[in-house]
Amino acid sequence: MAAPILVFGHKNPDNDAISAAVGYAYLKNELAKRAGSDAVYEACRLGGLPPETEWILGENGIEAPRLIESLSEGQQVILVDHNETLQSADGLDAAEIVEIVDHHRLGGLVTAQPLRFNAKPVGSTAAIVAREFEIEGVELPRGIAALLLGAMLTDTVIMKSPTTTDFDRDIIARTAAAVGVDPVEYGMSIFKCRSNPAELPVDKLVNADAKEFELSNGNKVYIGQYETVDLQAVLGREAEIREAIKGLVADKGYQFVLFFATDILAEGSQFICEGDTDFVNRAFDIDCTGKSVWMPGVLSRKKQVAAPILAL
Ligand SMILES: [Mn+2]
Repeated sequence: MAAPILVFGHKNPDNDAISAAVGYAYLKNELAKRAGSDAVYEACRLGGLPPETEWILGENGIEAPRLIESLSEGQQVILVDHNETLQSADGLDAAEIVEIVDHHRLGGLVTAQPLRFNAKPVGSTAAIVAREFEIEGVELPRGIAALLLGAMLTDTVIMKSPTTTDFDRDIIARTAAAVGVDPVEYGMSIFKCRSNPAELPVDKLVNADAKEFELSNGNKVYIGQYETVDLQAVLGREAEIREAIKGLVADKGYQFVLFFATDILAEGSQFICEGDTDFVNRAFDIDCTGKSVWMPGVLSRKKQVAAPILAL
């Protein structure tokens, strides 16, 4: 049997990174069977399972994807939900990227071989994957449908994020109907099953959904987001969070670390920043030096937080 082609999302995986990998590996295996090919696709992950992903996988009897840390030379891979080396598996440079399925900006990746690149400026990678099932005419099993629906709802903050498009709303409606749930109720139940932010170890809170980016000056920054239905429980730990992100600035040499807690009910985010806070102050015309700042309407890292920072 051929060596499996590995399908995985970004480091510090969120629900979309894992669900899109599981869904896309399933689709590719079905398409290979249909074509009489002996290609095998295996979903993997580059980090721990988010609590909501663990819950949805368990509810639907789907095995968690295998944890991998690095790639061997020549390994064939499909990247989902990312396209930046900094956010991908170690050893990617010597691997062969056969496909990318993503909804992020382009981050400078160079490949040796031609590849299929399925990118859309939509709310989640899971939505692109669910649409591929329709395009290919492959039946979506209920469990995979529930998994993809969950990721469409977490990535779009239950369709409130400005990244949400008509493409997302349409596919969410069709997928929710197939699963037999109301999308908004299902989304709320997923956000509520996340661990209590008052009890989470501070490094988990800060790193749960964090990404490295490189500024045009070559310096690296780290931007972490924590979406919650209990903002006060997060803000009660501001001093601890500040110490943790100060530590990251010192240990990893980041120009700054920006952590923001997103209140999905109030629809805004509280910024907590350490390091070169002036840079962040300029990007958003705020003063977050030594104090946290409420940013009404800010729900999306890629569109409302990373984009203005990377544009400076
Ligand atoms: Mn995503």
